[in-house]
Amino acid sequence: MLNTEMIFSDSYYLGKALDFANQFDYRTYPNPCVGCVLVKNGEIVSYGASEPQGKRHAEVAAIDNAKLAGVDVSGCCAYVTLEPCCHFGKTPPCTSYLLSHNIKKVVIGLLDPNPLVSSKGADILKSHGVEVIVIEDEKLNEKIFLSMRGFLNFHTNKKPWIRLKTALSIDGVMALSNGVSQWITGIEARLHNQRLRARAGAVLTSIKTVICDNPLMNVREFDRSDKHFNLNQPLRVVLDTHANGSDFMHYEIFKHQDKFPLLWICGENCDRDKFNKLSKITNVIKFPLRLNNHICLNAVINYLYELNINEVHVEAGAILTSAFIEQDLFDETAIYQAPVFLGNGTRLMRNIDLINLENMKKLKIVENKIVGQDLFIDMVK
Ligand code: AOF
Ligand code: ZN
Repeated sequence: MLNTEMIFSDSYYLGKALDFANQFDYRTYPNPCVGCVLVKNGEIVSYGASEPQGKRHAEVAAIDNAKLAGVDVSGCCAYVTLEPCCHFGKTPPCTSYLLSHNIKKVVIGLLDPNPLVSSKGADILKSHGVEVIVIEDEKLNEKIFLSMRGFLNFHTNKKPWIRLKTALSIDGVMALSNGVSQWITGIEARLHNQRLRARAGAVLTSIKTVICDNPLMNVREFDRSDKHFNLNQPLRVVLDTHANGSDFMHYEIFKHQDKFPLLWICGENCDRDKFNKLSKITNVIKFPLRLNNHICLNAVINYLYELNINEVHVEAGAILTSAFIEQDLFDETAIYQAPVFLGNGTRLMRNIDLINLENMKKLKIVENKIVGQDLFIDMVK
């Protein structure tokens, strides 16, 4: 029973909108996963979350859900994790929907950096006499940022958000000395990772991982009970400096490219015959090399930005993952740590010998939880 005498803070209701949105983060790419609650006399009367691209935004879903439940939303306060949009995109402006339903107060988690909105949504509401508050609560703002990290980073920093996913043992080993790495963590961790893939626009890996694991690198194992279920299939991107993939064209990654798009990136001086062979079965492009003779990661990231990809999920072995870390080209590390010792084997950052602890690469833990029998630790820079 909800005690309507109780006074909750704006942060409390916005936190509820965020928790609701976070349940649906797999279905909205490339759009942000926004949450909204409607509050009347201190009581939450409706919840809404962004639906897949082209369908309802969070505010519209919350208002429609309230109406379906027979609630008169007139005079309600709306708590929305992202500033309501004010433009005609794939859907009409949410500001108009809020105004036509007499919402009297709108509490916003973060302003929308999308140039089509960027404070104009808040201004339109204010100019129609709606009380608008942009919440200032550092911890909550940070959580809200994380819920839409790809979308926000894309517009604010003009580059995709880069997440490095790794599975390792408690002694920090990613693979045995002979290269074997499947499977260190359990099935639950792998399912959890499917969700991280689904919220990304690209899954990036290396030819080495393709040869070792023969992966499909798509999104597949999911609970499909959500009636707005939509499985985003990220672009699978493989870095293959020497076009060696031409010897493995029967591998899983090349199958079903109509459903699971594939982009193959080779080095600029790769063997011409191998490149031509690959170009017959997939999209291949050549990229410049860095001094170390590896494909220039910065060029790859910029290219993915040009493709409008806002969140990249890197799932590769120690060499490529370490390169992202050493070149400081990442935003997040999603680590699945299994309660096992593996002894000598492949580790991250093997080429770095720090002589001073001040040079440690420090991260901040933003989430940690047990997933099945493993530990999930999510960190940002
Ligand atoms: C969402 N869900 O709840 C909110 C969004 O093309 P459209 O019409 O779907 O508009 C997408 C833009 O709307 C998106 O880039 C963002 O700026 C804004 N807000 N989007 O998918 C939502 N509030
Ligand atoms: Zn909207």
